[in-house]
Amino acid sequence: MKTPVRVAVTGAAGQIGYSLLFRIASGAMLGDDQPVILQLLEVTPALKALQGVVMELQDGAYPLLTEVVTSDDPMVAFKDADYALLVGAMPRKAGMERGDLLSANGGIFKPQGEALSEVASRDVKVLVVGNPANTNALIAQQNAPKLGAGQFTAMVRLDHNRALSQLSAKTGKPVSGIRKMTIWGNHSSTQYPDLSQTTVDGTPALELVAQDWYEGEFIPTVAKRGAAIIEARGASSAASAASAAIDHMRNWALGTAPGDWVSMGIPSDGSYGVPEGLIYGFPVTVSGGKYEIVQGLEVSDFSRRMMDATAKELTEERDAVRELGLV
Ligand code: NAX
Repeated sequence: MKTPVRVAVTGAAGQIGYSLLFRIASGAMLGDDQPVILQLLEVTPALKALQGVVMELQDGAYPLLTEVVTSDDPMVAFKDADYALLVGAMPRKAGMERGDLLSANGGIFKPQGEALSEVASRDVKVLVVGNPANTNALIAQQNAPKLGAGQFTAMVRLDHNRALSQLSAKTGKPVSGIRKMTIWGNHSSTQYPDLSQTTVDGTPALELVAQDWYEGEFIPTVAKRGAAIIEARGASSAASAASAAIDHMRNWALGTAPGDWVSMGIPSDGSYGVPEGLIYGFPVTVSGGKYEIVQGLEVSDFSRRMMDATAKELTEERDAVRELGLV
């Protein structure tokens, strides 16, 4: 049996946490031969509810779940963490300005970045799920001077999975035959779900669907799916978000399939003209726990406009958190 790894999860008593923890414990994230220690962070008032979740984890009798630690102190929850999934965040409330939202999240992600920098494993892989995910990841990263910038990533995988399923439904072909989907940019309505490289059973997707469906239906449907879920369910996406977080971490830890790639929000190195340092959704392949941006893809005028628009939004968010002294 392998040595257990430490997986920290914040916002563990929330609705995403309720789907996520059980799948990590079952081996869905790191493989069914990898024991895990869960280190769960919550705010103090939620620790009682978290205790209930821990009781349910115990009742699952998961063979791979070695230990569960709970705390309201990031220095405890992140101690020696090999993986950290930062889910807990401050949601936008009615009437809240963007500055207020970024400031409230800065109060969460700045100290969490500092704590990760001090006590996590030097190889920790960090995924930020809590919104605004890309900029929260930037805040944590910029406050973690003892860790590498590339150890901080943001989740655009739910958008990626939504795009796969929309294309599958339109073409009548299973998701398993779809390759090379990309979500560029921000996990927000400016994201660019890009079909220009995508294939369905080997055929270019754009030969199978009309351009007006692609631009007029597919892109807005994927970009606004979160709002449609809230409208239908009366609550934001939870199980699908947890599933995407599992997919993101699994691929980062165990690699991507040959001939395919996935989308991850990662620090831009300037590839494709994306301003350096932004946490931006890119197509990546992963091998040996290291991700690499897929290079050399052709960028059409349409793609350029879409990629620039989402970069502009992320630049504005970065400028706003700079002004607040958070990065
Ligand atoms: P919930 O409100 O159900 O749970 C959030 C939990 O975080 C709460 O239990 C809260 O007590 C805890 N929390 C707040 N501040 C904390 C802190 N400083 N330290 C530790 N825990 C803290 O939200 P949930 O539905 O689970 O969503 C969590 C986050 O994911 C939200 O920010 C949401 O917007 C975001 N999402 C991101 C998605 C993505 O694709 N990147 C999609 C799904 C989701 O909307």
